[in-house]
Parts: sequence; C-alpha cells; structure tokens
Amino acid sequence: PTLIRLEDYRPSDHLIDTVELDVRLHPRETRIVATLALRPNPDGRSDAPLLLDGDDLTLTRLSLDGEILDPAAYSATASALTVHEPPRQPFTLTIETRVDPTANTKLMGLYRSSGVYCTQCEADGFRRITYFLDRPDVMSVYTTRIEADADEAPVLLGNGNLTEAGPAGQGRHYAIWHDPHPKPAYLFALVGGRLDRVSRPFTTMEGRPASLAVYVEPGKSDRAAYALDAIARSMTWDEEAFGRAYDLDVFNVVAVSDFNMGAMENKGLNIFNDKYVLASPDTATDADYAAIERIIAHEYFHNWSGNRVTCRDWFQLCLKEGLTVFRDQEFSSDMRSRAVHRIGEVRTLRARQFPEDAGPLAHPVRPRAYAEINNFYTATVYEKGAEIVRMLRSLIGAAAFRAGMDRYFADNDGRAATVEDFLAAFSAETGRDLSDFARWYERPGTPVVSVEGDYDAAARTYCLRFRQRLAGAEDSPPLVIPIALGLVGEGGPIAAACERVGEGVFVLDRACDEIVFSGVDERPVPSLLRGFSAPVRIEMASSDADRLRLLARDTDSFNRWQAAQSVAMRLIVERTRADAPPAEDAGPDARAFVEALATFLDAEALSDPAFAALVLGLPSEGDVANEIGGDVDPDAIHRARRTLRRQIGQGLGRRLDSLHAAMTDATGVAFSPDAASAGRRALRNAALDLIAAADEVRGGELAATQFAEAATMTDRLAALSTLAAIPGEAREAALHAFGVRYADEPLVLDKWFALQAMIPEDGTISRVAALQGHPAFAITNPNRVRALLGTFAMANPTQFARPDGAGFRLMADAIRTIDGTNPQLAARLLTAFGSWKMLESGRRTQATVTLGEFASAGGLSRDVADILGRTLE
Ligand code: B3K
Ligand code: ZN
Repeated sequence: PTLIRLEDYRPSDHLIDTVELDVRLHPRETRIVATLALRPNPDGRSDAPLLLDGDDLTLTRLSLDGEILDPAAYSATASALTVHEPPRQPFTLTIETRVDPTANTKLMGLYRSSGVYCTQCEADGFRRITYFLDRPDVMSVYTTRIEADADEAPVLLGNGNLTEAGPAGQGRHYAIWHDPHPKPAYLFALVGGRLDRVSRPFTTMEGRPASLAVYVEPGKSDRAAYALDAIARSMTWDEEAFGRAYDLDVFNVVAVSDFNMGAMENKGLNIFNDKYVLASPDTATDADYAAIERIIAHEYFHNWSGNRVTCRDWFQLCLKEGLTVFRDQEFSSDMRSRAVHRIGEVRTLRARQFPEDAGPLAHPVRPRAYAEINNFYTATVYEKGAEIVRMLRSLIGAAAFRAGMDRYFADNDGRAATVEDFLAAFSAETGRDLSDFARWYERPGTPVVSVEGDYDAAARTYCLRFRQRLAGAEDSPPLVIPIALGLVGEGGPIAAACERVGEGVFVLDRACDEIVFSGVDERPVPSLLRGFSAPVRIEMASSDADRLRLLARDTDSFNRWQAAQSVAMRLIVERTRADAPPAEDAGPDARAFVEALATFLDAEALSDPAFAALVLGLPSEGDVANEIGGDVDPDAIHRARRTLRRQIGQGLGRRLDSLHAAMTDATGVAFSPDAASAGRRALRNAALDLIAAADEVRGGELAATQFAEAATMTDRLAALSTLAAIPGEAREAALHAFGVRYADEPLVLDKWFALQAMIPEDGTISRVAALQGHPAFAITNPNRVRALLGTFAMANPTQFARPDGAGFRLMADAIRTIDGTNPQLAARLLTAFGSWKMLESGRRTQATVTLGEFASAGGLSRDVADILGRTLE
C-alpha cells in the first residue's frame, strides 16, 4: 500500500482564501458549483501545478477567472483535477461537479440518511463533493448556498450564520449560510431535510446571544430535550473551566440515523448519530444519557480544540482528539461523580486501548505513517491521547496547565497546529523543557512499572524501588511517568515524609529509581498510581490481604476499586490456569475476598451506590484475557469468572436481596437521569446479577418480575440481560416480549440485538445468523451492524473465538459483504481480529485460516486491506 509519512510533510503549494458553494440538492443528481479564490502559497513551490483531490467525482464544467478552461490546460479523473500551469498570482477557479447522494453508501461526502441530505467530511470526505485541496492546513472562509425542493427539504442548514433564505421557483427554495471563521474542508457540513426542531437561547459570557437548536426526525422532538440541555451546560462549563466562549449566532445539532461514528464537530453544525441525541426514560438507559451528555460536550468543545485551533496534518490528530477527550472527561466528572467517572474511563482504556497497544495494530499516539487515515481514529489516539494531557496537568499543576491552555489557544487561534505547538505553550508558561515528556507521543505500547517495597522497622523508613520498561523500546531513553501515591497503614493513610513526592506525585523519569519515606511507624501498604495517574501497568508482588487493606482504608477511590479488581483478577487468572472444575467450597482466598466485599457493602453501599456497584463488578473476560496475554482459552476464562461470580453471590447472600430492595424506587418516584439516581439503579442491577449468579431459579424469578414491572429502560434491560444468561423458556419469552414492544424503535432494538449477540452459548452463532435476516436489521445501517455483529465480535469472546472457527467465519463473511458498501464500517469490524495472536494455538490456527481466505479472495477496499495487512503482519 502507499504510505503517507509525517516526515514527508510540506506546506501546500496553493492556498484557498474563500470558497463559495452553490449546491442544488437532488436525490440522484446533486449539482455543486464551487468557486475557489486561490493563490500561490509563499511557503510552497512557485512553479508547482495545481493538484486538487477528488474521490468518485464527475466534472461537468471548469473555468479559470471566468473563462472556460481549455481541456489541454488541465486533466481530470474521478480522483484528481490537475491544472498544469496555474497563474502565479491570485485566481479564481469555478468547478462544477455532479454527485449521487442516494448511491453514496460509504456515508462519506454528501449522502442521504432516511431521506435527509447530510454530509460527513472528516477525514477526507469533502473531495467527494468537489475537487479541493483537501488537507487541514488549507483554511478558507465558506459561503454556501443550498437549494432544494421545499417539500423534500424544508430545513436547509450550513456552517456559520444564516444570511439569506427564500423561494427559488418551481417549488424549490434556498438558504445562504456564511461562516466567518476560516476552516479546513473537513469541518464543512450541510443538511437538508424534513426535520423537527427544539431550541433555546443562550448568552455567552461575552454577552453574545446564540440560538441553540437540535433537529431530529419528525415526531421525535420530545426526545431531544436532554441533548439540548447538555449543549447549554457544555457551553457554560467551557466558559468556566477554560475561558472559551461560543462564536456564532447559532449552534445546530442534527441527528441522523445512518452515521459511521458517534458525531461530527462541523463548525456551528454538528451532525450526530441519533443514538447520541435521542433519549426518553422508556427508550434510553442511564448509560445512554451519560453518553449523550459526553458526546454533545465533546463535539461542542471541538469548537475551540479542533476548529478555532485545528491540526496541521492528520498525524496531529491527537492534538484535537486527545485534548478534546480530556476536556469531555473533565466535564463529565464535574457533572457527575469524579471518582466513578474516572473508573469508567480507565475501564474503557484497559478494555480498548491496552489490547490495541499490545497487538498488531499498535501505533504511537502520533503515528508516523498511514495508508488510510480513517483507520487511525483509534482508542490510542483518543484515549491514550487524553491520558497524555492528563499527565501533563499532573506534572505542571492545575494552575500552570490552565495558563498553558490559554496561551495555546491565544497563540494558535485560526491556525493549523502541531503537537510541538501544544507543548511549546506549556514550556513557555512554566519554563520547563518538555522534550522528554514528548516521548509519550512517539512510543507505542503500554509501559510496565515494576515496584518493590522495603520496610525497615528499626529505621522507621519505607523504601520504594521503581523500574520502568517498554517492550520494543529497551534501548531508548525512559518515559516521564507521574505516579500519584501514598502509604496506608492498618488504620488508614500514614503521613510520612518523602522529599521526592510533591503534591502526592512522584515523577519516575529514569529507567530505575528509588524513594524513601521516613517516620513510618508501621509496615505500610503503598497505594500506587492513585487516580490512575499514568497509562501504565503496575507490577508489584502483594498479598490479597494488603490489597484488601486498600479497599477498606485507602482514601483514593480509584485505588480502592482497583484493589478489589486486582484480587478478583488474581483469583480468576489462577482458576483459569488450573481450569479446575468449580469447587463446592470457594477456598480461603475467595472467602476472604467475599468477606471484605461484605464489610465494604455494609459500611458504604447506601452512601455511594454507584461506587459500590463498580466494586462489585468483576474484570471482564476480555480484561482477563489481556492480563493473561498469551495462549488464551476464552472458555476457561469464562468458566473461572462465572464460578467466582457464583461464589460471591452465594457469599453475600441475603445482603444482595436487601440491597436490591433498598435501591428500588418507591412507585411514583419521577425518573431522573442524574448520577445519583443512576447509581442506585446500577447497584440494584449489580445485586440482581449476583443473585442470579448464585441461584438461577431465584435470580431468574426476580429478574422476570423486574422485567415486567420496570419503570425505566435501565431496569428493564438489566433484567433482560440477567434473563439472557439463563437458558430456557422464560428467557425466550422475555426476549420475544421486548422485541414486540419495541418493534418500531430501531435504537432500542439495537440493545436487543446486542444482548442476544452476547449470549455465551453455542447456539448464539445461529441466533446471530438468524437475526441478520430480521426485518429490523439492515446491513447498510452502521448502528444495526455494530449492535449485532460488532457486539458479537467484540463482546462475546467464547463465541467469536469458537474452537471450530465458526465465529470467525461468520464475521469474515459479514465483513466482506459490508466492505462492498461501507469500507469504513467494515474496517472497524475487522479490528475485532486484532487480538488473534493472543489465543491458544487451535483458535489461532482457525483465525489464520479465516484471515488467509479473506485476504486471498481479493477485491478489498483500502480501508479493509490496511487493517488486514497490519493484523497479519
Ligand atoms: N472528529 C470526528 C471523528 C471523525 C472520524 C472520521 N473517520 C468525531 C470526533 O471525534 O469528535
Ligand atoms: Zn473528537
């Protein structure tokens, strides 16, 4: 494949100051006239031809400074337009193209989703609308005239502010939008369709009035209120936390049902997957509400981190994505419980980014080369990218961080920036050289920090020895790792002195180092990596008793949760390795663990239910596989984890029933999606799940009752999920009832598809195959595909990686079909094979055979070929 490399970056030879677009929307033949004000770039080559990008375009007319261009002066293909000898002074190029939005199944460029015209231009979709310098460092001021049939598309939206609108004759109408802020083409958007609108006013801290609006499919406006409210809260938060105010007269969000990802931050016109907009108590879970709030915030925050300051090239993607994820994480933490939210972030990071970093698709947060940029919107760029920003803040402190952010925005406003520009702002602010820290952007892989502790009772000192290592970087200089830590005694935290620890953080910036605490009167247990202060793995030999002391006594919530996870992980890994048949007696270790959980619940469950629910949650089967790291047998993991769940359920006994009852709202309590109410539901359902793990009959009955009486989607779905784990008539009846009740609610049916795809039983493969033929399933809709097939491949390890290879084959077949219509979606699904090298040899062979057949069939898109090639490397 042709690789694009960071080291080959050079500025564009031409710039485009203004873009005027005239778009006549038509389902099959949309005509676009683009008028580009071009000029040679003083930083580029002066004698260069003008080379514009295209993708699947038909050129119908081309003129330069108003004159039709001589065909000898240019050449045009579907993917490029070259003007051989462009003028050496500013000139105007007028390009007329035609596209077919209905035939656009890639969902990149201009397409139709349930009849609504919409666009997706990041990373390189604008070139599917007109020929252009489709690169983020070419920034222009856009004016867009949109014309459409007034009946088909009564709503016409563009970037920026509406300047004019009116009838255009023959039942058509038009609107003109002007965006005063120069932007790269990837932030362009337009929408045309029949949509309902909810709106509210907002006044920025600068006193600028802005109208906020959410557009949804007709009849669904009652489900848009939460998203609209989240926009206003995001705006206020960005003013308070980062001093960033909104900068246009309107901020529009449009929900569409066919979308390749979560949402898109187009300037003033965010386009959303409707899954992240629409919510009502009967159709959305607490997790859905939280995701809507987070993604609304994320896209809004891009208005500064991404739009006002954009990326010079796509290698700098983390500059906007990692930073914006960090910003949305901070927002959610402020809106909800910080400790609970942090645990959720780390769970995601470990579930998605750690395995990526450990497998064949590993890449640095700032990649150095790519074949297909759309394959680099990864957990590494987003989540690890956010962790780097978080580490930077703990290194320099919150005040210097905020000042550095202000400087970054001020220095780079209206520019296309780099990671170096970002770090330079903090260096300038603090006087610190951050070049060592910058290695985080360059090194793939998860670093391991191994730690040894030594207590000297006579000297009353406690010594901690650290050693960092990173596979593949053995000869390179070390990373700068902020390790938040403290010591915990029998009765709680110990105040001990150590000059190397400032503000509770020790910075490990050498390969090995040691620190000594003095005035330590008892043997302490170290609480390391508090709040998960760096994206590393900690290795330290410690006993369950020490870990359980942290659960009981530490002040850092993250490490309290981590302590319970570590004990559970050890128990599951040990049992997986032994693959022992489930013993009647849990054994002393598991009994001690259950006792610690019981003590914890008795003391704290009622005061912080959300946290208690997390403590009760065991590491997932995927987490255990990653921990084991090689020769993985998913069935053995499943058995070991199930056994431990049963023992915990049995050990906690009636306590769980009391919790389940205590967390049940009295009838008549109004639904609220806030964190406290969601926390009660989370604990209630964690209890239900353990009750069923201990006793299928009793748990099944309780779940059936909850399913029948549930007042919220959270409780109904949790009950159904508990039932789904228990084979039998009750399960099938409940699944059927749910399917009938929500037959007309595609987003709810997605939960139903996903739940069935996750059942860890042999029969699931035929269930999934059958559901592909369900009338509500559509292979062209990304949400349906991700719900059924994505869940099967990513969240059902025993069935996807079946020893007979049937799970792999089912996915390979589906991916080949999807690649024919939507390569980006197909490529994303294929990443499920990214952990195949970790499997035991029988399953590994099956994966090799399936992937080999897949490759030899040929005819693959660039997106899929890129993932496949790297997966097999
Ligand atoms: N910036 C978009 C993602 C675009 C993905 C292109 N394949 C959404 C976001 O991260 O905010
Ligand atoms: Zn983003």
